[in-house]
Amino acid sequence: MEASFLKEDIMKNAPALIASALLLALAAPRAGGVPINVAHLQGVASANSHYAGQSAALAIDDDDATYWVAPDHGTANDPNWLIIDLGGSFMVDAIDLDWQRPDGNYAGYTTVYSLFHGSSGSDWQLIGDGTFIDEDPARISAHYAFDTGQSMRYVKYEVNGGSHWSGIAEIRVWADDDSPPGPLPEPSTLALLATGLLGLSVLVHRRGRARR
Ligand SMILES: [Ca+2]
Repeated sequence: MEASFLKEDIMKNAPALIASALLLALAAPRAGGVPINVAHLQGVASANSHYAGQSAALAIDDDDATYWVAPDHGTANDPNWLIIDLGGSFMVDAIDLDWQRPDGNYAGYTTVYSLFHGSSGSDWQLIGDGTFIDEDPARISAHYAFDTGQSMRYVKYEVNGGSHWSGIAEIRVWADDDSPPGPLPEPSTLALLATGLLGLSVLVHRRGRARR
């Protein structure tokens, strides 16, 4: 008896419930334009070499206190490299490199680097290059921005010179959170959801009228 009453009540209010769900789905905040770190959230990092316990993954763990470190400084002819595969193409707004946190132990230690992006893993395009210098606050990080966005799947950080070993604390790759294959549904998915809910709403409404 009670279950039957509940069923009738649900059927009676189904159109309103579905309409509310539809409005909620359409009004859900699309955090488009909000940058997310796709290197950390989606990426897989690999490198040509590393010290034990200082693997490539530590360059994308969103922790400035952990490092990828390779055991030599690299040269132009034999660079050390770290490649991040984002798992798909993203429209990237900016990349931040955080090289070292000054600790007073290696003041003046340098690293010469180049930063690339690519879509296939072999079509590298230079983003920029420079030299990091330990204990120099202006030379321990770098910011590269793409005014209109830059499509990429791969990022390569290459060390081709310096005074000591190669490494980096963190590489952050910033993309809009609706940049494919981001975690939120695409507009086409939302449109399909809205179409489906509308169709269901009409069907339930018709069934409700037929029962009267
Ligand atoms: Ca780290």
